[in-house]
Amino acid sequence: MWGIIATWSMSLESLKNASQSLEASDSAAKTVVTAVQKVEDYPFYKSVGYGGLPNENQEVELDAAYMDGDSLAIGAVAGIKDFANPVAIAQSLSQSKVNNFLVGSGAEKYASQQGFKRKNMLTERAKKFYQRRLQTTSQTAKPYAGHDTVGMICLDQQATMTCATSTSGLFMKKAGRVGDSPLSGSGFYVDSQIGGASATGLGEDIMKGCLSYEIVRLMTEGKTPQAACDQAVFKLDHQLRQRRGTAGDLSVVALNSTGQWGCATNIADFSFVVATQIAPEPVVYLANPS
Ligand code: SD4
Repeated sequence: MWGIIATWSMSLESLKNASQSLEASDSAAKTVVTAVQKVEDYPFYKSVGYGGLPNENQEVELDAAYMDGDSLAIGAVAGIKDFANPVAIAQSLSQSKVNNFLVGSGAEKYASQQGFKRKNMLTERAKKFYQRRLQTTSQTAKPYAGHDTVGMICLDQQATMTCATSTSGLFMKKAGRVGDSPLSGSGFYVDSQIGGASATGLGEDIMKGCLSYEIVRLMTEGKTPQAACDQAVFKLDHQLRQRRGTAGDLSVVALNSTGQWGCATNIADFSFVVATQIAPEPVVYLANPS
C-alpha cells in the first residue's frame, strides 16, 4: 500500500508526480522531498519557498523540516535566507547524528558548505504585495492571516513513512520568528509503525498542543487518523477558547501505516490533497469545522 496526503490545494500538481513515483516503488524519502521542492519552486505560492512573503524587514526567512519514520531521524532549518530548497537542506541535516536543527546564519553556512543552491527568494510580486499590504496593515493594524504552509506525509510500498514541511511563516513576522513547521511534534511527526501528521495554521497556537505528536500518540492508542485529528484539534481549540477566549487557526492532516487518512480544522474550507494506491489520482478535499 502507498499513500500521500498534503496540506492545501497548492500541493495538487506535486501529488500528481508523487503518485506516479510511489506507484513505481520509489521511496517515501525521495517522493516527499521532491514533492515539497516542487511547491517551494513555484513562484506564485505566497507562503512557501520562492515567492514566499517577507518578514517585517522585507527578507524572506524560511522554515522547513524532514522526518524519516523508520529511524525517527529529523532534520530542520529555521529562518534560513537565500537558499532555494530548505526542505532538501532539512533532509540532509537529518542524516547527521547531531546538529540536526540549524537556524539563520548557521543553517546558511551549512547549506553553502554542502553545495545547496543559493537563490534570492524575494520576488517582485512578493515585494509589491508587501508594499500594498503594508499600507492596509498600518491602517487596520491587522497582520497577514493567510495560511499556506506545505506539510506532507508519505507512505511507500516498502512500508516506510516520511514527512516534510516548508513555509515562509507568517507574513510580516518579526525577523527571527520561528513557527511550528520546523518543530518536531508541532508542525510534523511520523513513525512508520503507526503513522504521521502535519499541521498548518497559527504556529504560536499549534505549538501549545504539540498537535502533530498528539495525533500520532492518539493513533498509537488505536484511533483512526480521522478520530485522532478530530480529537486533537477539538481539544486544543476548546482549551484555548476556554482559557483566553479565542483560538488561532488549526488545521491538520494525518496518514497511518495502512494508508488510512484523516483531517481536521477549526477554519472554513481548509483544503488538502490525497492520493493512495486505491485511488491514485490526487483529489482535493475541503474540510470544515465539525
Ligand atoms: C507558521 N504554521 O509559521 C505556519 C504558518 C502556516 O499556513 O501554516 N501557514 O506559523
